[in-house]
Amino acid sequence: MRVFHDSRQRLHAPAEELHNGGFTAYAEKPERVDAMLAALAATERPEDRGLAPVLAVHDAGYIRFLQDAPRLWREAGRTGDAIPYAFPVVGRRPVRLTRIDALLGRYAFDATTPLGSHAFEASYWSAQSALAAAHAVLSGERAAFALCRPPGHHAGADYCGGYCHINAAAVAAQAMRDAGVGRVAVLDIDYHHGNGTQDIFWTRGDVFYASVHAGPATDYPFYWGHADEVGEGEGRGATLNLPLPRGTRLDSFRRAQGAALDAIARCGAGALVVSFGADTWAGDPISHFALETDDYALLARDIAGVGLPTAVVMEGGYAVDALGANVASFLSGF
Ligand code: Q9C
Ligand code: ZN
Repeated sequence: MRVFHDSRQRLHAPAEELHNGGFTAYAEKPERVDAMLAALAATERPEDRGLAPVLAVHDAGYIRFLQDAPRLWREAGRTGDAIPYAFPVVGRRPVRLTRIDALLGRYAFDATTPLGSHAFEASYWSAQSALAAAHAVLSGERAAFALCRPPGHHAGADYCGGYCHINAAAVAAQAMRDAGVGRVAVLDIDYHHGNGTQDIFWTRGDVFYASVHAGPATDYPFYWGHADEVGEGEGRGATLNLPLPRGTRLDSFRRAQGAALDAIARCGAGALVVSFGADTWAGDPISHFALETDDYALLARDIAGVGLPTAVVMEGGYAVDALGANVASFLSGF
C-alpha cells in the first residue's frame, strides 16, 4: 500500500500537556512517527497542494491564527508553548480581540492542545499527506495510507483541540467531493469521538460521518458523540454515532463497526476516508478499550469488504512501543 508522510510533520513537539489536573509529558509526541515508520515499507512525500484544500473546510481567520499564534505568544513575553486558559463560553457576544490569550480561547475548545512554533507547519504537511492519499485512491489505488501526525479529527472549521489543528480527514473527504465523487463517507474508529469532523459536515448530506468511540458520558470530548446526534438540515441522518463502554473488546467493537459499515454501504458513497486511531488498543496509556494487535487486521478486512476506494488517515494511538505493530496489522487487512 502507498504510504504518504512528510518529515516536517515531526517538528511539532510540545513539552507538556494539562492532563487530569496536572502537567504531564505530551502524549502525541513525534516518536509516534518513528514507531510507525519503522514498521512500514517505504513512504512517499506528498505533493504540496497549497492552502486552498485546507481552506475548503477551515475558516481563514482560524488558519491565520494558527500561523500567528507562536509569534504573538512570544511578543507577549511568554516562553514555551502557547496554551489557552479563558474561553468565550456560551452566550458571550463575538468580539474582535487581538490579545493572544483571547485568540487562544476563541480558537481552541480545550487546554490540552499546546501550540508550539511548528504546530501549523506540522499540521499543514499532515493535511498534505491526507490529500496525497485521497488523490492516490481517486487515481485508482484501492487503498492508501496517510501517516498523519499531528492528528486532525478533533479540529473543527474554526477550532483546535485534542492534539489536533487541521482536520486532515475532513480535508481529504472534501478533496474527494471536489474531484467529483458525489457522496463521500468518513468512518472514524479512533477511541475518541471525532467532534471536529462531525461539526464540519453536520449540516451536509454529501459527506456521511460514522463514528465508533468511547461513550462521551465517561470520555473526552464529552460534549459530542452521543447516540442522538444525527446531523441537522440537509445533514439530518448523515451522522451516525455508536458510543461504546470502557473495556470494549473486539466482538462488540466489530459489531458496532459493522453497523457503521452497513450504513455506509447504504448511503451511496463513492469513496471512503477512515480516521484510524490505535488508541483502542488494550495498552493505550490514555484510553480504555481492549483491542489486541491482531484484531486490527480483522477490522480492516471488514472495512475493505465494503469495496470503496479508501484513504486511511492516522489519528490517535499513544502506546508508542506497540504503535508500529498495530498500524501494520490494520494496513495488512486491506
Ligand atoms: N484525561 C486523539 O486521539 N486528553 N486525541 C484527554 C483525559 C485529550 C486525544 C484527557 C485526548 C485527545 C486524536
Ligand atoms: Zn483518540
